[in-house]
Amino acid sequence: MSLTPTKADRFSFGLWTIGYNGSDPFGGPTRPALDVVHAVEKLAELGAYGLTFHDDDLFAFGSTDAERQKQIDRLKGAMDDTGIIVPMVTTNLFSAPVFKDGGFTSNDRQVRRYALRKVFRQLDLGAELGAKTFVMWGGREGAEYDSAKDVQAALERYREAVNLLADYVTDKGYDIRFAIEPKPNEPRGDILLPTLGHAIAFADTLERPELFGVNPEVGHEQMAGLNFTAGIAQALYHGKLFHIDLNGQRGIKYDQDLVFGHGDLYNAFSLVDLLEHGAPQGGAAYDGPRHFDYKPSRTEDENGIWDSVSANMRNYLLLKERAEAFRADPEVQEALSAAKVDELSEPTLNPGESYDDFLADRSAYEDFDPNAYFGGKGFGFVKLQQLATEHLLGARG
Ligand code: ASC
Ligand code: MN
Ligand code: MN
Ligand code: MN
Repeated sequence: MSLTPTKADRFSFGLWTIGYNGSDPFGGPTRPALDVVHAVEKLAELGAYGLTFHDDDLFAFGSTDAERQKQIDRLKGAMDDTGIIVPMVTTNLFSAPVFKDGGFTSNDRQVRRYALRKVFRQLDLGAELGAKTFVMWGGREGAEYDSAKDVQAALERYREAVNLLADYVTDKGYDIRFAIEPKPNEPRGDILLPTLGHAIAFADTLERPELFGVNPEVGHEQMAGLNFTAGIAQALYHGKLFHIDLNGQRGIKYDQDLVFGHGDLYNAFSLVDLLEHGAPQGGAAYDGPRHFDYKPSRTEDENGIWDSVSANMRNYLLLKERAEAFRADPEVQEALSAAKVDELSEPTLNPGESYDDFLADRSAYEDFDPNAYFGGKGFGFVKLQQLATEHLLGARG
């Protein structure tokens, strides 16, 4: 297996990721601005296939129509020259001061109307550039204080907004689906739709639920102490994994946005295994871009940006190779089967068995001795995890 990324791997990067200038709440920029044409050329050279962006990443908030168009034309020229595509776009409804209490769910109605218009404009641009996914990260859609936000009203306004967007893309004939990106907190004290479970439940209540899925980010679920791989499995199970943001996070703390693989490495391993191989028993698999949403640390210079771009892709490919070796190892297959991992895919009832039949089956209850059943024998999950560890560390195959 090759560890050199190619366009066939479908790696994409946000312009705001490589363009991150190092600003944080405690200090200003440590790097100069990155030009979009240079960014596209470098991404192509390093083996990525796609660039994604918020409107404000490409043309600064408040740009004139002419300034905006100039940047769009420069991006299109770079795309033509390199073959880089734009698989996803998104709108910045969080940086400008006007969005200090949110966009779709600001308590202020005029702000909500403005936010929607900003999104319509970016939808038109996304369609023009061939984007298939429109991500909605509602970073400011939340509150610090319970009394300051009527959460049910906010959800109703969120719903009103996204139903309208879905009508718009349908009427325009745009081939675009929406992916809601959950995050539990930061920059707000609490953010609406904080986990992928909240977002999936919400998506199913919309007027065109088929147009709405999720864009989970590794670190955002892990900030809530959740297992990202398990969440991705559930999103796949519901047919809602429209897009994914790969990065690294170490534990429940601020949003670290580390390079993919530089956080919880076990979870990154099981994630790549799931994304590449689907569920072992043939569950749904993911078929979209491998999108990195991380921040090159502010300690780095421009070379550090490109090193981190390569590190994201290389870590993904290394984990893919490790996952393939893990799956192909006969001892692993034996351990999986001893652990009955495959038995979970067998329906619990027999084919055609009614509950009357089931109640009549004495072997299920009356003649079953739960105390004697296992005879003290365990499942061997630890042995299986050690085999995974050995593959992850390169100690096997
Ligand atoms: C996004 C997205 C995020 C945020 C963040 C902005 O579109 O996926 O996680 O914006 O990266 O800093
Ligand atoms: Mn993040
Ligand atoms: Mn993200
Ligand atoms: Mn992010």
